[in-house]
Amino acid sequence: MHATGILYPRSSESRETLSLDGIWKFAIANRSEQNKGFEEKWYRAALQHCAVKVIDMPVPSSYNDITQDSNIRDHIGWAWYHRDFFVPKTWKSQRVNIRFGSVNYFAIVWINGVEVTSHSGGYLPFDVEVTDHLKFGHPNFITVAVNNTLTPWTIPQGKIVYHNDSQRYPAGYYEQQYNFDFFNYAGIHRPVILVATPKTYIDDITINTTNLSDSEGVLSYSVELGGSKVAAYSVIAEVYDSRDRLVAQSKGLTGEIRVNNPNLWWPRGMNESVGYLYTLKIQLWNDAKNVEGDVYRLPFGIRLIHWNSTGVYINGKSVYFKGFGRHEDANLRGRGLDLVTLTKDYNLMRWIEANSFRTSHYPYSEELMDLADQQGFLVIDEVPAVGLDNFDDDLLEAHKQAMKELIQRDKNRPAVVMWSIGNEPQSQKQVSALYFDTVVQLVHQLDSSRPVTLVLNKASNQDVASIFTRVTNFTRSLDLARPVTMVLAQSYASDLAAQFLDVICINRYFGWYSDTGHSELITYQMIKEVTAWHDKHSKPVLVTEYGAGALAGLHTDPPVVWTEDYQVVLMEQNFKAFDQLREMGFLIGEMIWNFADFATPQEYFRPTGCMKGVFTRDRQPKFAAHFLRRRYAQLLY
Ligand code: GCB
Repeated sequence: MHATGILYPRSSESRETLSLDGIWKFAIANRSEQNKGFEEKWYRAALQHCAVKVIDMPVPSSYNDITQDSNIRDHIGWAWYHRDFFVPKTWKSQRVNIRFGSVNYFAIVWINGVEVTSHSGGYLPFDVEVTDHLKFGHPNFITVAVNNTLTPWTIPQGKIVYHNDSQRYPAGYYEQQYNFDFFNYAGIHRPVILVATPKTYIDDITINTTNLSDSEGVLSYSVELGGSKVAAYSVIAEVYDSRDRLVAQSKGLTGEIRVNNPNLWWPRGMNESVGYLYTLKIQLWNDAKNVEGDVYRLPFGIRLIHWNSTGVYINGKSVYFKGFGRHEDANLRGRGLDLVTLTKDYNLMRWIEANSFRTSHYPYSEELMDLADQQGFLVIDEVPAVGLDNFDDDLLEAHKQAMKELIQRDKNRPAVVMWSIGNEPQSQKQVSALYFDTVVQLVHQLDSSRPVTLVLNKASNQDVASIFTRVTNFTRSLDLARPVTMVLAQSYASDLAAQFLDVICINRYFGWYSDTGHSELITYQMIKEVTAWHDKHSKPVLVTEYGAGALAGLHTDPPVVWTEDYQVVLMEQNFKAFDQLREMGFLIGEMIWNFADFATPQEYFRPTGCMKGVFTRDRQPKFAAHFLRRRYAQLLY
């Protein structure tokens, strides 16, 4: 676990990076022999020399869809990776770190047979110094053991079920169950990079806009150093504009920087200038020796966020989020970093004139986040706390740790305008109130400059009674002769978490999961729903999910569920609600579920995946994409 900084690896005059991405050797540990790799010490030598079947595996990638073997696709437990690499002789006087962009879920890392670190949590980076374990000017090897098991104490939660009824299962089998619908892809998902820095090094940088006037942007910055000779160095902070002209500077570990006539960072569509980035160059200087030390360049934007009971504002202007819930999900590589899909997705989001997305339901790659900063997309940045349903101290600790790591990683990003502490928890449970109060307090304490949200699917209190009354009256109006009853579903129980949030995000599938096929009810129900949340809590409301599954190419008229036609009708009815709600003044955005179809576990009601994408999994438009484009093009802030 890293103590403080987790700066993205960037080369500079003092820093070198070496990518370990490529084809690694790979093996899974059979379910019946989960500990074999540890007992036989597979980390002591090349995997190909151990008593296990070894195959080639690309890094970064999920391992699940690479082979023809369903045991690998559906594997639960330990998987092993290995590769050789060479460390240049010239690095001998440096400090060397190894950094993983993400490994899902739990990872143990050995260098040349010695354990150097471990990390829990699938979607965030971790690093460790390995200088003393490397052979400079010689071959080295690295082994990584990865375990994808989710338990009630991991973020997200899951449980392993052993089906052992001998009447039905002669051999028995294990199943990983979880409270979310995206496939639990596993493996080394993001780049693995060696970073060489001077022995006294820049460990962390924080930069914030604290004030804006017409002619000036006021920034506060702070720098953390690492290494044993920190006292010998002073810090120079310089700000460069996008044409690399020095525009402001300061000295010291912390300080204030004033930029005259700043180019503000604006999201798409709000200003002619979009996504303007400056560079903060931090330079260490050894005064006694009069030589320069470590140098790091951090891109950042100058912008201020504030919020109140009806809106969220960037640089004083209110924002309307028009965007998507998404996934990092692509054919073959699963959840592995895929620059092709990533770039295509931005092209599609610009084509459709979206301005925002939520990193549902986990932090996305830093490579992806960089483009959001550059292209001016607003990001709701979410931790992998999806579908939490029991709340104890161990889970709380894991959740807090994920929040800390996320904020540590993304705190300097102008695109990140809201933290999401989770998606669809069982927030009607009494214990969840204290739990979420604690998480929100932590986030506010770590970063007071951004609003905090949690994506809810329970009812607001007022709702329960009004929904029941409405539905009962409606049913009676159709048929007075028969009594009315209702099977109570948990989702109608009342939420207890919204009271702690700055912004309320809700997911609602009217006409899909409720009143399936009844698109005529959607507008009415959505207006009621959003209004009830705002009336109760006096906070801005954002609809983070609505949508319908559609199989590309399937059409009917009249429209029925699963057709492209019904997907569009459902959207149209939601749009009518959104338009009316916008006029009421507290709806701050709409994000359709989902940007693209994505893989799910095998389920009889999902044909290989969740089909709610407006694009197919291979990023071709459904009719819905054209329809959405027309709306997003018209929607102004
Ligand atoms: C939801 C979840 C999302 C699912 C979606 C669905 O409410 O937040 O992860 O994919 O519903 O399609 O069921």
